[in-house]
Amino acid sequence: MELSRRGFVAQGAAIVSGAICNKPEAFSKPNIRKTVSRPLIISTWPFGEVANKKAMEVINSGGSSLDAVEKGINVTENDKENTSVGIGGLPNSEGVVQLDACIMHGPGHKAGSVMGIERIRNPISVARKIMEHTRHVQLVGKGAQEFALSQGFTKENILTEKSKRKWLKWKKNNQKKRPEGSIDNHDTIALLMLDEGGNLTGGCSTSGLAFKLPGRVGDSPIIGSGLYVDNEVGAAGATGVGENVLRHCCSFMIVEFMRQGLSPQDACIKAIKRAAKIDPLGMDLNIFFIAVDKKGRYGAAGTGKGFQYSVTTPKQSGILDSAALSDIDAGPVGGNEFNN
Ligand code: SD4
Repeated sequence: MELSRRGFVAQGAAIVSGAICNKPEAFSKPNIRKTVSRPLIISTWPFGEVANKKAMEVINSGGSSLDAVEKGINVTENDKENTSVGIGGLPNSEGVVQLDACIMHGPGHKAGSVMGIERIRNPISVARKIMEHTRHVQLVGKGAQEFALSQGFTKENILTEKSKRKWLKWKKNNQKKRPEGSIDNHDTIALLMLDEGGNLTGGCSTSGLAFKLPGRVGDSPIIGSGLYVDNEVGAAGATGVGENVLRHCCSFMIVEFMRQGLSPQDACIKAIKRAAKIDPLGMDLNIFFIAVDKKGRYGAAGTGKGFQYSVTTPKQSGILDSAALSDIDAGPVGGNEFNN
């Protein structure tokens, strides 16, 4: 999904699937979130719904919550049509696809992260291997690739013809400019899960900003920025312009606000407001978040309209509009909730 800088506006709020519908009357009650049946899975963007469903399927067939988060995110990574995650992701300014991902598991406060890995289509799985089979949290670039190969991953060409064409076009039109990454391509998947036992797990995977400088790493694989899980409190994940999420440690901040008692949605809103207040970019930060707490409440918010997220429980699955800072400044907070 490609959206313009000013903010994800054009993607209609009308896209609704499954059993969840947008309910304007819920907008006047931003602090009231119902708890839902578990497992509860939420993820960024409408395309996250198939990942959620895969995660639910994995749980239903006896898999662990880590299996569910990993296999769910693998669905997005394996989708060649998605140009910002996994295979088919848009490359850097040199035409090389460099992928970032991280995973966190509440019990044991475990984390694994991989940055700038090339020719491996499933970085979330590599991140999990780092978490489970090394003493480290992060591996980067060549070392990460070598580790992945040692764990049985295979190298392949992950630059699809479609992405290559987009890169060539970008290159032709931007010959004189210093490459800094296009913010028109940001559809990272962050997926959070509250399992039946009440434990939280999350993952995040991306090819990062399109046409970024080689070696650029965004927020997505950085624990506390693109993702944070605290098993006592809740979890948060991000999408949008990574540099702006990174500078404010947003996912960590959101979890801390939930610790102070805010609902997930209010915690997202407060984090955005705090970042926007001190940042010269203000409302142009272009950052979007999802969050879930230990009680099963969930929510999302972003600097602009148009950000949607997917929610799946054993009873329902669908796509919801997030609260938008532009609405918040104008009046009551937007939001949606399940009815079960
Ligand atoms: C990044 N945050 O690398 C990622 C991009 C993104 O949805 O979110 N895309 O900056």
